[in-house]
Amino acid sequence: MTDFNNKPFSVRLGGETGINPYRQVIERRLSDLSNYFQNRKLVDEMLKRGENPKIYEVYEIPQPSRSGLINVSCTILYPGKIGDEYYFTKGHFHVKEASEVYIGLKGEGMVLMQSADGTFKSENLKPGVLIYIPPSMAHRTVNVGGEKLVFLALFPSDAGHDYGSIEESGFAKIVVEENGKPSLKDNPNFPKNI
Ligand code: S6P
Ligand code: ZN
Repeated sequence: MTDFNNKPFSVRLGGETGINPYRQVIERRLSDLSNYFQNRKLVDEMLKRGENPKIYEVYEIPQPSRSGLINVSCTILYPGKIGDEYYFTKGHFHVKEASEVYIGLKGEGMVLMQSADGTFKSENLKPGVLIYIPPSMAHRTVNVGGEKLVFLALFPSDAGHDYGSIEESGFAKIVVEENGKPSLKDNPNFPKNI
């Protein structure tokens, strides 16, 4: 078995898990994101019917949480929509002043970034593209294509993850399908006083 614990290692990119080998996996289903999508009524109906689709998986190689170490992870975000809103990751701020890099491996996505004062920016993510996420910006990835979106994330192991404010208020923009294409719209539920 590979010793990932701050020792030299190599992994292969690609395949079903994006990185191979990996150390642990996290799975997120609709029930884990029930507060996040715009159409809560539809989410409730789906869950009541027993429909609980997988939204994403994260394959991780975490390091001990201390300065100077880098976590490697690969997210596989499934294609799909809740109503007209594309599947996305929860999104979070890092607790520490820690930047992050995303590298697209497969599929087509958008990375939404937003600072605490509401400054918003989005970048397109696809194979061959690297996105730099500055330390103080929350980040969420949206799958706007018809296949799995697969991307690598590299970030300091002591970054810490704060999900609270995004779970409560969301991002200033949402990504919905309009005339068969992804479109960035103002989030009607985003607080105006931020
Ligand atoms: C970690 C990095 C990614 C996300 C993953 C899932 O800093 O940004 O590995 O954890 O894309 O998103 P979330 O918002 O559920 O953690
Ligand atoms: Zn992050």
